[in-house]
Amino acid sequence: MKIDRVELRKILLPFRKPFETSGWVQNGNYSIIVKVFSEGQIGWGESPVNNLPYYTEETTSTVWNTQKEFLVPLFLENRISHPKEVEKLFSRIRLNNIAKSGLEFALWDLYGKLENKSLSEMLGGRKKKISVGVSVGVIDDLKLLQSQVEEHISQGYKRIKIKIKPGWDLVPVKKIRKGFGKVMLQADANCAYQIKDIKKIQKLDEFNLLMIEQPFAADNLLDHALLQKKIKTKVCLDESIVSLEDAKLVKKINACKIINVKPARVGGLNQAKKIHDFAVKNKISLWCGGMLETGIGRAVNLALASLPGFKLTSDISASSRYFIRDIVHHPFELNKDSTINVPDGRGLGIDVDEDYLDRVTLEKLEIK
Ligand code: OSB
Ligand code: MG
Repeated sequence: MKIDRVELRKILLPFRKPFETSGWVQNGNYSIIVKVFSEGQIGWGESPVNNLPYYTEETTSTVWNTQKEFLVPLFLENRISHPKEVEKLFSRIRLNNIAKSGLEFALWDLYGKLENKSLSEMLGGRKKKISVGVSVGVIDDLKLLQSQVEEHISQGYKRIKIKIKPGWDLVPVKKIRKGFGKVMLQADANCAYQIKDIKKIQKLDEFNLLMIEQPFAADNLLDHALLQKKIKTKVCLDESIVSLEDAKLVKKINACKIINVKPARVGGLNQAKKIHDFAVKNKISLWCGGMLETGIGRAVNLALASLPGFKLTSDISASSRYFIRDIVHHPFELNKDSTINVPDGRGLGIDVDEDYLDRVTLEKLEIK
């Protein structure tokens, strides 16, 4: 494939309601949307990034600059015959995983269209629909939290994840356990705890959580290993895993039993697939997380989650969970059995609503 030109867009796609975690509040999707042009065909990708560097170190501006100055020129100067080659092409540039991923996704979309194959098919996916749950932000009013969870359950979600932080953990978990006894429940701390909080975390054991996600800092693998020895609840890592090498290390030191894979966080689908294959061999459980993606990123996540190793319920909710209107036609909807269908069209299998995309675009740049 000879890439003729690349178009980058900064967007702001507003949320219905702000989304709050232990460390930040987000009121919309601030992704970079990528469009690549080649041989009369186009490919779409999304670098799902926030405007603030609180989840990862990347921001909308760093992604924009890294793509513009370093990654897009590599795309334009080199002939790429398969999207698997993108990882190697970008490998001299350290980290900047979210920036790399949006371009890689766009190339998978383009390649799938040229080859007449869906992304799921190209990756070796088997499932046609994915079990999904919903991530509920910190809502530090018990009644509001309860009504929000109730609403999601009535929409058909069978698994709830709540965000927790020191001072907002046992109380909300207990409340939801009492109110919705049978629901599959898990908690995500987004790095908010420290090893001194271990007694508090142990108390969560009695609530039969599916897992506790990322209690400690991203680089604090040793304390996660210590914690996993001292609690029954399974530890899941999110922020800590940005590459296959990280997955190997956490396996070696038993820092977790579960990995939340997000293709953008690990730099693209190729790396995500390697983590998948390693986890299957080494009996680490997997699920696909989310980063509040538009329909473009959601399509990527669904295709990845269709691989056989993704056995736990994923954080891929319907577009309407976050957005009043998505930037794709036929936004993703929830089936009655708490699943979402894997797109089966060519490439990502989505149809971008370019008129609406134009309306939510803050800045656009074409690079030839
Ligand atoms: O920690 O999983 C996380 C959203 C943005 C960044 C990090 C996280 C999240 C979520 C929501 O929990 C996932 C989603 O629904 O896309
Ligand atoms: Mg998380």
